[in-house]
Amino acid sequence: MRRNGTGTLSAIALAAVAILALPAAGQAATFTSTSDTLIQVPPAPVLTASIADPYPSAISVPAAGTVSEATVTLLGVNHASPDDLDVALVSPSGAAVTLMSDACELDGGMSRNLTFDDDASAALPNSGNCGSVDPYKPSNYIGGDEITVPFDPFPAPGPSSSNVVLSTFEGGPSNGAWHLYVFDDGFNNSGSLAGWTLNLEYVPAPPAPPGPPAVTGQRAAALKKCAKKKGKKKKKKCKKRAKKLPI
Ligand SMILES: [Ca+2]
Ligand SMILES: [Ca+2]
Ligand SMILES: [Ca+2]
Ligand SMILES: [Ca+2]
Repeated sequence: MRRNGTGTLSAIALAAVAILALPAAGQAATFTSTSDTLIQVPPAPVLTASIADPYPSAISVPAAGTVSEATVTLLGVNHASPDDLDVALVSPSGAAVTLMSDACELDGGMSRNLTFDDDASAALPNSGNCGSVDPYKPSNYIGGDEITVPFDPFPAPGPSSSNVVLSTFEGGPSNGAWHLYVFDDGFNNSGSLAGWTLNLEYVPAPPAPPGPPAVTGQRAAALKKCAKKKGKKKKKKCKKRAKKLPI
């Protein structure tokens, strides 16, 4: 099952799913899923980005509801030049958040997990090493490939715009495919991610209201027979019994 470096949506099948709480209606629940598919990041040629394989990596969330909090952990981030990495998460509704971009410039050869949480005390550094104060706020810096805005043009089908706070996902749907896009826009150097974990707090969707009872025809058939009865008393008694039958 591990180390399937090919395809895109094939990663869905590799997601290990754990719904951690079964809440009463209206209360928040937690959904956690890990894709352990290796994401390989090849070195970029001069002035050209190289997309990861797979691109995107996907986690399929079956838990239907409204997201109230999202955190993400990138597993085994390993890169000779982490400043080259641009990583974005896209929700089932298409909302996009850049998790890290042009960060940790001097942490070449790093190999570690990185957790992103809006409630973290600090972002990853622009230059220097990543540091050890995990988790981090989503972190997007202006790199050599950008001129005025810290948003990197993710190669298609990556997001065409992006925010840098995970609260972007709040109020959106939890269920469906969540996609992680990774690419490298710095010449040379390569790396990989061992996988990623998506942690969602969500308010479950209310159960569908019950539909009308199924029509069996039993009551109508019995009333028809009652109409043929002779005598007012017999008819009345028959109808009384018939009205107790299913519609
Ligand atoms: Ca940087
Ligand atoms: Ca970049
Ligand atoms: Ca950037
Ligand atoms: Ca590179």
